[in-house]
Amino acid sequence: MRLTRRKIMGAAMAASIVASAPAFAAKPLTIGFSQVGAESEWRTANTASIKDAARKAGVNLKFADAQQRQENQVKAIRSFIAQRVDVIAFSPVVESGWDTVLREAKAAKIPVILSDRAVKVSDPSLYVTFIGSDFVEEGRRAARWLVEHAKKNPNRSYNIVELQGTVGSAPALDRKAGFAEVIAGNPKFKIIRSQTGDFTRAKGKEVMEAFLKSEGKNINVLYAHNDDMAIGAIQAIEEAGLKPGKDILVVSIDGVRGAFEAMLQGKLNVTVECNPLIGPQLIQLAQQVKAGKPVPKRVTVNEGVFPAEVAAKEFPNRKY
Ligand code: GZL
Repeated sequence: MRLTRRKIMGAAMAASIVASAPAFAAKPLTIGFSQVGAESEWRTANTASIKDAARKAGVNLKFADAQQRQENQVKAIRSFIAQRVDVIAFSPVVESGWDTVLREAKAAKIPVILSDRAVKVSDPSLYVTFIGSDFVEEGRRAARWLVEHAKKNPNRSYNIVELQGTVGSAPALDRKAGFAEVIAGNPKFKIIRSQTGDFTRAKGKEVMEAFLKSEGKNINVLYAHNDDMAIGAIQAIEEAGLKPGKDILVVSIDGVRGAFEAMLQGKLNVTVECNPLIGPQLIQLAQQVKAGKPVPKRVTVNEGVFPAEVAAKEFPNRKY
C-alpha cells in the first residue's frame, strides 16, 4: 500500500496528540481493611506492616480497628461495601459468624481477602484467598520443643498450664490442637489447667495468678498461645516468688521483641515465630485480585523456632 504524504502527516499528528495528552493516572486501588484490634505486640507489628506496604504501593487504605469485637468488624465490612471499595481484607477475630456479611460483599461483587486468621464458612467462594500462618504447626512446634527439652530429665513428669488465645479464634483453636496432638498418649505431659487470656498481657497475668493460686508449685510448664500473655504470666510467676524459665518453663508463640528480651533475662525458654510482616504480600494479592489474575486459595508464610540459646544472636536481626 502506497502511503501518501498526507497519510504520513496525519499519523504523525495523531501520535503527537496522544503523546502530549496528560497521562491519566489509573485510579489508585482502594482497600478496606478491618483489623482485629491492638491487643498485642504482634498485632501492632502486623498493622504497621500493612499500612507501610499500602503507602509504598500508593494504595488508598481505609483502616478500621475493631477492638477485638466481631460486631465492629461486621459494621466495618458493611461500610466498605457501601463505599464501593475495590477489595475488602480483614483479620477475623473469631472463626465463625461471617456468612451473612460475606454474602453481602459477594452480592456487591467486592472480592474479600482473609489476612492472618481464617474463617469457617458454608461457601468457600465467599473469600478469594487467605494469607497467614499454619497455627496448628505452630502448636506442634511448641510441644516438640518441650518433648525434646524433657529428654534431659527422663524420670520427670510435666504438669502444664495453658493460656489460650481469644475464644473461638483460629490461632487459639489451632495452637491448642497442634500442641495436644504432639503430647497425646505421652504420660510425661499433662495439661492440668487451660483458660483463655485473650492474647493480652493483662489477662495473661490475671489468669496465671489464678493458676498459681489453685495449682502452686504443682506447675512445671506454662504454654502460652502468644508472647504477650506469656510476658504477663511471667510477672505473676515472679510475684508468686517463683523463677520463670526455671521453676516453671515458659513456652510461647509469636517471636516478638518482648519475648526475646524475656529470653535474654532467662525468664522465657522458647518462642515459636508467627510472622506478622505480611503487609507487602497482602497488598500484592489485592492488586492481583483486582486485576483479575488467579491467586492461590491459601498463601502461608515461613517461620522459625527461637529457643533462649539463640536469642542473643538472633535479637539484632528481628524486624518486629
Ligand atoms: C496470629 C495472630 C495472633 C497472635 C497474637 O496470627 O492472629 O493474634 O499470635 C495476636 O499475638 O493477638
